[in-house]
Amino acid sequence: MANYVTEHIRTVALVGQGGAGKTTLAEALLLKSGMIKEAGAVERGTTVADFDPLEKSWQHSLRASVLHVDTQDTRIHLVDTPGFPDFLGQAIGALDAVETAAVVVSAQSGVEMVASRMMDWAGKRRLCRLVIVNKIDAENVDLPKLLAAIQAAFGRECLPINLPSAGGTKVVDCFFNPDGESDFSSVADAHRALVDQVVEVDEELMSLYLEQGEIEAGQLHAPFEKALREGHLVPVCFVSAKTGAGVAQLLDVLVKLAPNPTEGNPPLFFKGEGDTAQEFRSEPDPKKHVLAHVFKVVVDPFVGKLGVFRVYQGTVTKDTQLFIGDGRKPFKVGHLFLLQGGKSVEMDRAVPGDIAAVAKVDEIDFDCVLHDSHDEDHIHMRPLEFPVPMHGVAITPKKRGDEQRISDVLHRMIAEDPTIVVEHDATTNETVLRALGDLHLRSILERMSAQFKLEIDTRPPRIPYRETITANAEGFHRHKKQTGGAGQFGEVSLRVEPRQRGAGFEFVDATKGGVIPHQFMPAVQKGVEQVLATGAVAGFPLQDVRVIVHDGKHHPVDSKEVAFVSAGKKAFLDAIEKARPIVLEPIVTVEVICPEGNTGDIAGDLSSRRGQVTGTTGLQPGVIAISGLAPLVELEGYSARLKSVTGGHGSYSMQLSHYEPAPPMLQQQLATEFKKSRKHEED
Ligand SMILES: Nc1nc2c(ncn2[C@@H]2O[C@H](COP(=O)(O)OP(=O)(O)O)[C@@H](O)[C@H]2O)c(=O)[nH]1
Ligand SMILES: [Mg+2]
Repeated sequence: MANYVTEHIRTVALVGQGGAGKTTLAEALLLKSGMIKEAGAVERGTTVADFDPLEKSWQHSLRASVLHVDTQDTRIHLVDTPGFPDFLGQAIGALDAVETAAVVVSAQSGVEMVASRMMDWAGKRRLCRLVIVNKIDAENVDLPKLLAAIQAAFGRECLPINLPSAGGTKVVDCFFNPDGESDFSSVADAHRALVDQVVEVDEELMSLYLEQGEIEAGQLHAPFEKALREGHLVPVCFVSAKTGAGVAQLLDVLVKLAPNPTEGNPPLFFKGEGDTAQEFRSEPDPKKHVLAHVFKVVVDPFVGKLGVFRVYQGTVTKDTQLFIGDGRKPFKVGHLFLLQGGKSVEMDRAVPGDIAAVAKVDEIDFDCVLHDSHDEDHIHMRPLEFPVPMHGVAITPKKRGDEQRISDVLHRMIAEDPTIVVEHDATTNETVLRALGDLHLRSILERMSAQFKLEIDTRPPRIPYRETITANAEGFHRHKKQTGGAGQFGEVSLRVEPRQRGAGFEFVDATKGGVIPHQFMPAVQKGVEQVLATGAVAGFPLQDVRVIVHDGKHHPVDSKEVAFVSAGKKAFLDAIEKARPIVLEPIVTVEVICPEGNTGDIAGDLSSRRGQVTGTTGLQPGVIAISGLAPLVELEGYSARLKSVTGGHGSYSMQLSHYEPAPPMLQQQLATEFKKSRKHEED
């Protein structure tokens, strides 16, 4: 297989709303460049990118899919991503592997929520951005109006780099081409607008342009790259993935104008831990040490774990020994794979810019860094920020004895998808699965039944309240038992202090002179931690507390581990009771997409439920995105409410924002329920 040097590599993520045509476009790019002989279709489940059985049956991408196109002496690594808000985790991961984010917008549906989100994310990551208007063949599309909407939503720096002509059956270039005919604006005007924008990043070129009134295309390349890199220009391309119009021109844009891995803004790496970590930049030099980042993990029941990574520095071959993050033991690559959807071929080497995969390495985790320098420690990237999932179901196996298998399978799924969380509710002894939305949850459950043959019962879970304390307090307990022969003795004095929200739990041993022998301190801590899981006032996990054990007593014969576990636990409970404990409730960010006319109803509903609107964004004429904050408990049954308010034209997503003290009424109600349930248990 041919090897490509870094300058001849491009990396592109196809992002945007589900249904915009990303997967079909990937297929068209593969076809046009001769990588495949015939184009598959999403409807028939025959595309290269949607190869997973669940994707075929749902006819939608559910995971990021890695592909490559070899054309004009260039290798383009493409990452096709899912476009439903529920599956955004996969798309966000993909953005970390590429120089260019291509935001695909359907000419039929216009600018939608995921496209705006991705534009933002890509901007924050300082990626070069490209807007691709797809479906120009479709009926009743108004492209000039759409371009105006794109500029209104994403900024005036969005300028066509080619234009549809002959009724959307062809596309003409307006970057190299200073004139010609198109369906809407004149090619000359579009060309001029582009040049005007590009020269703004280069003063010398600007004065030359003002003098001569024209700049040669060759002279525009460097400033063009700069404008892209600085977000000063976002080229807009027109295509029809279905008819193939504009696909050759898009390939040209990617090869001739999209940045190669030496021209982009690579993400920063860090060395060292915590606040003292030093940032450094990778260099796209194939001769330096290897630095690569795993942006996707696939756990296949047959092939095992596949780690898909992007190389930033150095060269990986099958003989390379790679360390995983802080791991001390390197592994040998063995087989290095180039992916084409569900298929893979071996490649001899991966250089900066390449996207490749290794199989069967269990220690590889999502977001880890691979490197080959023995003397370097704690190399990492700033962790990707994923939305915290809040849509939950409590699950139990239909067949007894399946608990362990369920836990194994969920473990694998978490390895693949950072936006799945599995919690154990210690009070109800329930396993709770949380995902970003209904579709996301359903896809997980369906995968469990179809792929892993697990039958599961589901139920709405409890609201994940938390407990904390609001004052300092002292706690004491003496555990003493004398039963026949040997006794049990342990005594603990401790202090509790509230910590900042989100700071978590801290245990401090401040005893002196061995009043509690060293070997029993873990038992005290164990006792304290037993309370953390089940809480003290309402049966919810306790958080943001510091426990300082400062005194105690022991007995040379009767002191035992059990005695200190019990003393630790009861001393802690004693302290909490005096430390003004409260219940915290989860507050979520909701984002509602609905017809503009419903704005008042949605806002009114939110504010009547202790919520508030924090902002609105117009997406396209008549459609609005409303963001707001509300307590999770108030959003139970929200999908039905939204449906009735919007006549079925609204959708929403939510994620955790923060925890806040619950209102007094709710506090009381939860505490009463907890007391009752405890009483039941004791009866
Ligand atoms: N008319 C038309 N339909 C298209 C075009 N591209 C994709 N589609 C259709 O749009 C739907 C969604 O396409 P898909 O590639 O799955 O979109 P994705 O969710 O962005 O990956 C499918 O039914 C495609 O056949 C196009 O250029 N023109
Ligand atoms: Mg798709």
